[in-house]
Amino acid sequence: QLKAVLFDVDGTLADTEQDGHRPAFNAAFQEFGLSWEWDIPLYGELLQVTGGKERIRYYIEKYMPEELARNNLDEWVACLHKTKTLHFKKLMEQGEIPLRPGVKRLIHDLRDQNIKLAIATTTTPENVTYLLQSTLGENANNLFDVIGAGDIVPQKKPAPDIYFWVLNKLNLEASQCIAIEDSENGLLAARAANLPTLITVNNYTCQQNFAGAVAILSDLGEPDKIFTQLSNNSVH
Ligand code: XBP
Ligand code: MG
Repeated sequence: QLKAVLFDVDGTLADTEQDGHRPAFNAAFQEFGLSWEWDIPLYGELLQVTGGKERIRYYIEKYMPEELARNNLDEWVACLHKTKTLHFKKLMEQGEIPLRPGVKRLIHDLRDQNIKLAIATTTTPENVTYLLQSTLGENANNLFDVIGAGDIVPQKKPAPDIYFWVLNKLNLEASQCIAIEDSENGLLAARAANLPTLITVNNYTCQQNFAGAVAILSDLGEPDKIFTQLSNNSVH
């Protein structure tokens, strides 16, 4: 029987990338007096690199190599990224990013069936809270039995570390659970942790390779479809 569903956050629970994280990065660049601007296509390329600090680092190496000479580059990137998180918080507080279709209902349906809920994401832990509170209310974090996010593991997705961390906290086997992801990097991470994985695509990820997924859906708006997949693909 299915015991837990492990949700990715960005792109899965909400379309946070294009109109949430991307403008937050740009606002931080501006605050730091940088003329960098991550437009929608460029951001699509940068999304191959998971983790905001890692993404900034990759951008510098590829497009702004002269910045590599900066003193204390790692600390500077960390500082820039903290500023980005503050801008992301502001955007979430303005409540401009809704949950994707079906997400709220699915969360409540799963809880009604006593299936545990968890989060496994590369984003910063505060960002998970900002998103959940702005969309599901003040106590939304309590809907989830385990929240795994950000730098608590050494390697971000596509490495499976965050999924192993969450499974360990849940005290469950991968075969008793299912992961829901939106991206190839997320699928690779979940599959490397042996999790059956359901994909819900978005504009940034619909062309990616999802070989090995149990199903690829356009969204989570049809609960019957999802529950069929969830019950077919877990150990009975
Ligand atoms: C998405 C990510 C994150 C966000 C930005 O994570 O890769 O890096 O783009 O958030 P997931 P941070 O799909 O696993 O939820 O700047 O806080 O890293
Ligand atoms: Mg994602």
